[in-house]
Amino acid sequence: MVDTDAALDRAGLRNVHVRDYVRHWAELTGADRVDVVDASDDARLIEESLAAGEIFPVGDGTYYSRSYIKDTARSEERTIVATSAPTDKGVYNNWRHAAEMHPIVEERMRGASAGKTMYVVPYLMAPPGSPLAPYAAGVELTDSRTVALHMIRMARVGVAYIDNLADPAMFVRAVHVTGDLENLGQGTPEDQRYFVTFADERTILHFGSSYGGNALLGKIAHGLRQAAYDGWATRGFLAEQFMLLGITDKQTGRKYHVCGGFPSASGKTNLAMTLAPDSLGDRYYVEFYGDDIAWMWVDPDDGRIRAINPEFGVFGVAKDTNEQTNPTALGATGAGTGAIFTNVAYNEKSHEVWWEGRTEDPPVDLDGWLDWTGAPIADRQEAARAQPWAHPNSRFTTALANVSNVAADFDEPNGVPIDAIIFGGRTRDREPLIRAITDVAEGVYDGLTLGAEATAAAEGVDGQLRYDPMSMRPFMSYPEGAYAQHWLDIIGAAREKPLFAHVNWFQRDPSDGHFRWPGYRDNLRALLWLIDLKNGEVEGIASAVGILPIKSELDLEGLIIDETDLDEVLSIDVDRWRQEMGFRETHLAQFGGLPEEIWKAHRRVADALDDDAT
Ligand code: GTP
Ligand code: SPV
Ligand code: MN
Repeated sequence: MVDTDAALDRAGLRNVHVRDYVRHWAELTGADRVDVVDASDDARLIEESLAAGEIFPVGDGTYYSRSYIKDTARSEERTIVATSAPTDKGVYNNWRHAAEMHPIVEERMRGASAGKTMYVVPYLMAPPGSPLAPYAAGVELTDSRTVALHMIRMARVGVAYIDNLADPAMFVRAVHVTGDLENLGQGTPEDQRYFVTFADERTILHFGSSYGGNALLGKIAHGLRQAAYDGWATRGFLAEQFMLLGITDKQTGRKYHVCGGFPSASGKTNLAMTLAPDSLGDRYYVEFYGDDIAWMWVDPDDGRIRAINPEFGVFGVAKDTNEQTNPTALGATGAGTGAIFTNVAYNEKSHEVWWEGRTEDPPVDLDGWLDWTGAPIADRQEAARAQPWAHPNSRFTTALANVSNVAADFDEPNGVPIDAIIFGGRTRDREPLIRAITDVAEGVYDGLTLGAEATAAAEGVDGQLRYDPMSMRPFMSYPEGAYAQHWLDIIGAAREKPLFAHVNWFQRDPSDGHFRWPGYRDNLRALLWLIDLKNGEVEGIASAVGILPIKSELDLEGLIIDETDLDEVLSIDVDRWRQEMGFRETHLAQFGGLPEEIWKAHRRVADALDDDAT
C-alpha cells in the first residue's frame, strides 16, 4: 500500500484535514504513489513528462500535449451540480441529489488510479490576503501529471497556501480521476463520465477526462461553480465567467476597469489582451487582469464593486490567434515561457506548432507535421485535405506573468474598482456594436437574456443559438431566479453603480457572411465610448434597448470599415427586436422565482419597442 504519510511529511504538509482527505482518496483510487506538488516542482515534472512521452518540446522552453480524441472539450451533459437541498435545482445546473451521486462517482473512481501516481496539488484561487481568499483554498488530487502541470500554470500552487488556513478544514476537496479514456463510451448512452460539484459539501469529483474544465478543477469547477454557490450561500459575492481589464487614458491619467461575460470562445481572452489600435495607442493603454473568471463584491469602505481574477494563468483558444489578432498571446507563449499547447498541430521534426488562423495558409512543407490527432498531414487522403489541422477547441496554457500587458497590480488582494460591466457573444444579427444600460435591473435583465451562438468549447453544441445568462449557463450552480436576485442585491448594495453595456463584435452581413465590424483591437473604440458616456462626455442616442453611440462620438481614426457596415452595427432593427422579446419571454418563464424587477425591466423594454415608430 502507498505510504501517503511519508509523502506528506516530506512535503511538510501538516494540515490534518488535508492529510485525512489525501489518505482517504489515495486508498479509494488505489494510486501507487503520492507526489505533493509545489510550483517549484515544475522543472522536474516537465522532465518526467517529456521522458514519458506525455508532452513534447516546442521551440525553446514551451511544450505540446495531445488529449485523447474523444476528450477535447467540456461536456455539459455530463456535468452535474449535486447538493442535499432539492430547492437548489435550477434550469441549467443539472441538479441531482448528493446522496444519489456519491456512490455513482465513487464506484467509478474506486481503484481507477491503480499503477499511477496521485498528485496532490494545493492551490489558492485568489491573490493571497484577499477578503475572498477563505473561499479560494483547495486541494486537487489528480492522477494526471499533465493536469498537475496545467494547474501550476493556472493557479497559485504550493503547500504554503493550505497549511496556515484560518479554518484548516475550509478548503475545496477536488478529486480528479482520469479513467480509462478509451473505454468510457463518450457521447453514447453508456457514457461513464461524471463531473460533479457537490456544492454544499465543497467537494468536486470529476471522473473520465483529462482536458480543460473537465480536469483543471481549480479553474471552472471551483473558480466558477463552487465559488458562485459559496458567494450566494454567504450572500457575499459573485463569481462569474468574466474577463477583467483596465484602460488608462494617458492624457488625463485616469484609469478605468471593465469586466464582463462573453460565452466560451467568444473573445474574453482577446479583449483582455487587446492592444489599442495604432491610431489611439499614444493615448490609451489596456491592461490585462483576467480573461475568464472574476469574483466581485462590495467594498465595505468605499461602497464600490471590486473584482479579482482568481486565476494565475490563461487557458486560451488557439484558433485565429496571430500577429494581427492577438500578438500579446503569441508573446505570452513564446520561447522560455513554459507555455503548453494542447491539440494544435505539431511538427515532430522541427518542434513547431500550428493552428488554423496562425498564418493565412498552413505550412507548405508537410514534412514532420502531425494533425491534432497525431496523424501525419502528408498521409492524408484527398477527401481529408480540407480537415482542420488543429482541433477547434485547441488551446494554450501560460502563466499571467507571461502576458506583456498584465497589470502591475493584478494580484492586489483587494482587487480593482469596477466602472462598467459588459455582456456580449457571437450574435450574427440584432445586437449592435454597443448599447449602454444605466439601470441596474435592466443591466441584470440584459445579462440574463444574453443570447449567442455556442462554440466548440463545449462538446456537440458549436453554432447553436442559445441563451447563456451572463455567459454562466455551463457553470450555473444554483437556481436562476435566486441568481438574478443575488445579482440585484450585490450590485444594488454598491454606492457607486457600474454602468452596464451589451457589445457585439460578430454581426454579419447576411449576403456573404462577412463580419461587419473588424473586431479585435478596434473593439477598444466601443469601450472608450462607454467610458466617455459614463463621464458625461458623450450622450449617445436613446433606444428601446439602451443608449447607442452616435457615429461622430466614436473615435474612428484609423478604422477601416465599410460605411454601410458601420451604419448597420450602430443601429437596431426594431422588428427583429420585437420578435426577440417573445423568445425572451419564453426563456425567462423557465426560471422559477425570477424577481419582479426583472419582469418589469423586460416589460419596459418590450413597451419601448412597441412605441418605437422607427
Ligand atoms: P473561453 O476561454 O472559452 O472562455 O473563451 P474566450 O471568451 O476567452 O475566447 P477567446 O478570446 O479565446 O476567443 C475565441 C475566438 O474568438 C478566437 O478564435 C478569436 O480569434 C475569436 N475572436 C476574438 N475576438 C474577436 C473579434 O473581435 N472578432 C472576431 N471576428 N473574432 C474574434
Ligand atoms: C470555457 O470553456 O469557457 C473555458 C475553457 O474557459 S475550459 O477550462 O475548458 O472550461
Ligand atoms: Mn471560459
